[in-house]
Amino acid sequence: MSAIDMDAFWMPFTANRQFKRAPRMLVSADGMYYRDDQGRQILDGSAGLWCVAAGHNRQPIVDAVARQLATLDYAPPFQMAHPKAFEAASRLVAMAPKGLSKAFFVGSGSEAADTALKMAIGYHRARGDGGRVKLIGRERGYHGVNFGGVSVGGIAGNRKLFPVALPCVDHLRSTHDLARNAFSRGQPARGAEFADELEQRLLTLHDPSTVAAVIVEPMAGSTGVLIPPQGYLQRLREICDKYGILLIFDEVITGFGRLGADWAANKFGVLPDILTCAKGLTNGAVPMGAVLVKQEIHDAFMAAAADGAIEFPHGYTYSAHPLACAAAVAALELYREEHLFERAAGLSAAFEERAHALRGRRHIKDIRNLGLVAGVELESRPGAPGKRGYEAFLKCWERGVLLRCTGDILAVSPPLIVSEDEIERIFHTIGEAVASIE
Ligand code: PXG
Ligand code: PLP
Repeated sequence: MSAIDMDAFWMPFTANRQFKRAPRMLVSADGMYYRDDQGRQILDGSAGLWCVAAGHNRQPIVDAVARQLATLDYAPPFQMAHPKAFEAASRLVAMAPKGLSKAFFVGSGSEAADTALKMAIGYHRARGDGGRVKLIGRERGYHGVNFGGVSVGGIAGNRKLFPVALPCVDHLRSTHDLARNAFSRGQPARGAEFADELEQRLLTLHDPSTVAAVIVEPMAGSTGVLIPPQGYLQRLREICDKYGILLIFDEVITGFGRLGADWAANKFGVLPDILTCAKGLTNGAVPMGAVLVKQEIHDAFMAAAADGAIEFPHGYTYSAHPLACAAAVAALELYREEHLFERAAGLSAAFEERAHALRGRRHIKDIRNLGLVAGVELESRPGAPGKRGYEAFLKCWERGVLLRCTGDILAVSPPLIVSEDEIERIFHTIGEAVASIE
């Protein structure tokens, strides 16, 4: 460690000063495990940051990226292309929820969110309905950190330093309702009516003809695994349809098997007009995101622009980067070959049982789960929200298990290759960690 000068790197979403006093350094990885700079093996209970669906350093992805790098390192994506971009898009569309037939590539989930919002507004303008400029997000929503995503996002802490977010944005309330739904297994039974405020409050306040899109995570991941109540997403879909408003699902976390189905859209049987994904798209190996849209959205842009004109003036230097496309093709193939989404579905009952076995332990206020994701919510320590969660996260790390904590909520989301023994170890470790703190 003494060899590493940590001064220059300003770390993202990290308590920099605290971290640099007591660093946690990962140096290699394989399958379900990281190795840290002390030589300890760490069980990955968080799939990296929700992205490593097939486990770490998988050979087919390593080989595909290495081959691509040696063949074509970079190609300009504007007015030029390379074959892997088309292959990656075809593969992604082939496995996408039926009805989403075009894929636009970006570099991350944040870029996917901002791209989706621009597409929504641009779509209405292209059809001569340019008055639809407002966007509706949801409290406790996370759509990345770019200005659009922060604006429709609903995390107060991510907004307060930047009070210059987009105008013309409003928010639904969060569906988190422990008074009625604590210790739910799968989708909570109560709360579909949270969707009604879209019509009764927001569309009454804002003339519906001024609203372009509603964006939600089908399951809110970053803010602590908030699973949609039964019927909630269906009702959002119905209201959006009634008023000609686009529905955007941000599936950056829920895509690629996390909920025990390929997509949340398919799990819940609700088709959005636009879907964003990232993370698992390349198994986390190379940064990449994508926006999937219905044919008619794509076609509206084509119809509105003259032939020879750029239909959608948007894109990034690293859109459809060759290494990312190679990683995506290999990752999607690996998921298919190993039946990983079916595997996640098959493990979810055992995962649920093991998660809920923690019920009744000291400090534990709620346990919720769906597919291979669980949230364990701790009572906040009076006057010190977030402290207990962070300490529990640290105790798990000391015991060799990596998790995510957000406030006082621990999020469990292992790679989909996790074994039952490893599931046991993750929840056992959480139990010990929580028991060891005040
Ligand atoms: N949308 C959703 C739903 C996400 O979960 C993003 C957009 C942004 O993606 P990028 O690739 O720009 O980070 C995300 C990312 C956490 C955590 O603590 C979750 C994310 C990122 C960082 C931390 O759970 N999700
Ligand atoms: N800033 C400058 C000065 C640029 O030239 C570019 C891209 O050409 C960007 C920002 C955007 O970078 P990216 O395309 O990687 O998002």
